[in-house]
Amino acid sequence: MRQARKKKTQQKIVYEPEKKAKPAAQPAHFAQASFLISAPTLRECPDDEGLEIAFVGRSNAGKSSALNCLTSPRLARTSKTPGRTQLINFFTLDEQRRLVDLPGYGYAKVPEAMRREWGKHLGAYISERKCLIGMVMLMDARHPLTDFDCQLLEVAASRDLPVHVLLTKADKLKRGPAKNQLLAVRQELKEMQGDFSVQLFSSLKGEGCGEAWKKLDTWLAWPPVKPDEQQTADDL
Ligand SMILES: Nc1nc2c(ncn2[C@@H]2O[C@H](COP(=O)(O)OP(=O)(O)O)[C@@H](O)[C@H]2O)c(=O)[nH]1
Ligand SMILES: [Mg+2]
Repeated sequence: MRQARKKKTQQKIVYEPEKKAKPAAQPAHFAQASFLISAPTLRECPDDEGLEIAFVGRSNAGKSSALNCLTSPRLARTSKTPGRTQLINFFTLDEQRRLVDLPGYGYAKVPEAMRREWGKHLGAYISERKCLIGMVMLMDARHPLTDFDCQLLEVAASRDLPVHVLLTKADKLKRGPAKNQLLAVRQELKEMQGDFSVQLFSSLKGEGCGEAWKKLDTWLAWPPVKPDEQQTADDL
């Protein structure tokens, strides 16, 4: 007798996509950014009044990309050739508040004399600018805390300037290693003297903007982004 083949009842597997936090909406005041001026030295900077937040980082760390991700319209030029931007670029958010793109450092192909010159302007800006209320320091998540990063952190600490570190290009690391790197850098910053914080960031994926806006808003004394709009490092 032919045995009737039992039809296997196939269990339907339903994949539930992981619930992701809604990307934070760009606060209106970051959507009104506009280019103000480029200054080759501290003397040519706008008047030292109002509030300024400076973006610093090793050349190619992703500073221009992060600025473009956080503000609109797109302001900063990104480059595949590092070491191009030698000027201090000022962008206004409103009459009183500015974001400042400082020259990238650490690019090996830049002649030594020129590097020293940049270092001088950078150091002068960070240590002398009175309206500077905070610094965003960008580090490639795979190569954080270079010697020069640490020197600048010391300069910031010496004048009680808070620094928020963005570990950029986090999309290039898997979730686990990215989180470990975040914890390791957080620990190292804790061991230094200063008001330092750190988060993961990816301009490519637009991740980490909510957390960064919240920090900038606190410094700029604007109402912070609502917590439910905030994307955290856990979303990466
Ligand atoms: N995968 C990835 N690449 C990035 C990210 N941010 C910047 N880059 C790339 O890194 C290079 C340098 O970026 P840029 O913003 O010009 O760096 P800057 O020299 O620090 O201003 C460019 O080729 C960018 O496309 C990111 O979040 N993820
Ligand atoms: Mg740049």
